[in-house]
Amino acid sequence: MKSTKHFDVVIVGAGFAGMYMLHKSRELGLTARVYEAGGGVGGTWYWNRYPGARCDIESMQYSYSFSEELQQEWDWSERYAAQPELLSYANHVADRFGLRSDIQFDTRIDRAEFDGSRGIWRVATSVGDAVTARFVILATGVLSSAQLPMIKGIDSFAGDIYHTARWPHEPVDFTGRRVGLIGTGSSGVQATPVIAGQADHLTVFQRTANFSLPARNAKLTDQQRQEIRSNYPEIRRFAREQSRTGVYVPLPDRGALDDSEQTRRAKYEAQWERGGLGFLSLYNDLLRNRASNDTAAEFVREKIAEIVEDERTAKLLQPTTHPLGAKRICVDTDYFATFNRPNVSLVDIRANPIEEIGPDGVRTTEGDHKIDVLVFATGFDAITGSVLKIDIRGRDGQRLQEKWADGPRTYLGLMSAGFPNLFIITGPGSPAGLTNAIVSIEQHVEWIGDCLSHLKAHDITTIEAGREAEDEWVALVNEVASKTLYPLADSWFMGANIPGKPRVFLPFVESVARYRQICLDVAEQGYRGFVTNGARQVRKAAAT
Ligand code: N01
Repeated sequence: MKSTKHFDVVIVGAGFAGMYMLHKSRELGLTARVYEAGGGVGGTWYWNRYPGARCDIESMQYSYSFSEELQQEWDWSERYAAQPELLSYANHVADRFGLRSDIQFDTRIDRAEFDGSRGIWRVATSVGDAVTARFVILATGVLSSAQLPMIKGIDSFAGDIYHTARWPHEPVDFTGRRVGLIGTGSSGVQATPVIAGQADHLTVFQRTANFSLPARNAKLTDQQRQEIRSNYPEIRRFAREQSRTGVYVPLPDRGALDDSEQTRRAKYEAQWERGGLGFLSLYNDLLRNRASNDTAAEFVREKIAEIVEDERTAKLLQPTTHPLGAKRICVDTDYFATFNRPNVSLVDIRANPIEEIGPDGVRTTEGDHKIDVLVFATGFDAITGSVLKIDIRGRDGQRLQEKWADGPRTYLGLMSAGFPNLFIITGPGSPAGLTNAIVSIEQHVEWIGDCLSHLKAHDITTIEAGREAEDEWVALVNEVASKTLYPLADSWFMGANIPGKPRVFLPFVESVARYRQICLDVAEQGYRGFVTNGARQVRKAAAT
């Protein structure tokens, strides 16, 4: 009979979360196997190879802090690294820590079922492996389940179709082609200027105008790198213990309306010139007070009007449907200026929706657009999409898809009641999605690592979220979100971008610092709210 392999830990995904979780598991002396659907490490940066893809958090902060040697030896070349450099970094980490020997690529996890009698998970892969594990850790990523809308006639399109999150490994040449790009979130906003620079013509189909801020990307000098490196202890401490979003930026001490209009404007101008997401950190109420938010939103709308020459196009590009930041703000290089190019046009598909796609283009209610290549920058089934693609069955065969049918339910975003020994890194109900992803990943991996050590030290076999603690946590996540402006936007934070997805605010809108403290307190208080089972109890259950 073929024997089933057993691991202490099965990790799903070899992005930044899965790689660090593997490293941590080994440090703890656990046997671990990572399964990764892609052909290499890097997660987001493995899949999102579209032209213009780059980080929107400064690379020297969007990088692992767990190894002093790693952060001292790696040279980031730009303020915001581009996708190839981020992928090289991921590969460097995999090589440096010898991770590949425990990663199985080109393999999805299709199913994971908890066997209550033995206190283990039975895991089935897309290539026919069946393994067992004490712990399953989902490192499946916040933005990894790409969303291709089923527009009528899409299959009849004669040209090539690309999705930004499933970009081919070979370069795509748009020279001489008429390109249609659907979607104006971060991916579309980054891809637009680069495709426009190559294509014969680019037509951008916009359903919702988005706020975007200039990146002001630049090469990093040796001196800049050195300054940051020597300040790393404080930068990393601040990001973990004090920051709102896991980024080292000064904490605002006042609301936007506490400053005079002149002072406020000067601050907005200076930040616009500095570039980047720091805009939202200028005041402490931009995401809580609509009147404050309006001052910032209006400033950005004015900037768009200044940049875009054609008045009608400028008007269409000015976001009016949601507060600034309620959808994730984009960070761009020349996005708005691209619409001044003679080979770029903007089509308003909110006013004139796409009716169908035909062999040679896109038909909107207003007319036909001849297109040779279609690029979908239509985003992701975020936060829960990749978790729920796996058929996960917990205690008594309960399916996670059923449990989460009306929205995800977790305690701390880390575990869900009825699914023992199943951890989620950057899961729903944690701040992930709103934060510097690597800071959130490291916090979760370290918390899970400490938890696994605790279980071992106390001879505990299973841990799971308690129902009451989970109910309270879900209520808190909703309550905190309802006090902000986030629910005013139809965003992926709300599940609003996926037809039929429950409208629930998915992340925990608390600061990285406060959330981390809550998680630490829970652990310190003997994993308050979690239910644990000793080895003896499990054996007894199995005997009955
Ligand atoms: O996806 P999105 P994304 N017909 O969901 C439109 C991170 N990220 O891939 O707004 C027509 O933001 C949709 O329109 P609407 C970052 O966290 C970071 O761009 O729903 N249009 C929207 O315009 C980001 O927030 C970077 O009305 C349709 C767009 O497609 C997250 O990933 C770079 C449609 C989707 O925007 C997701 O960004 C890239 C339809 N049927 C991504 N369906 C960095 O800079 C959707 N749309 C690091």
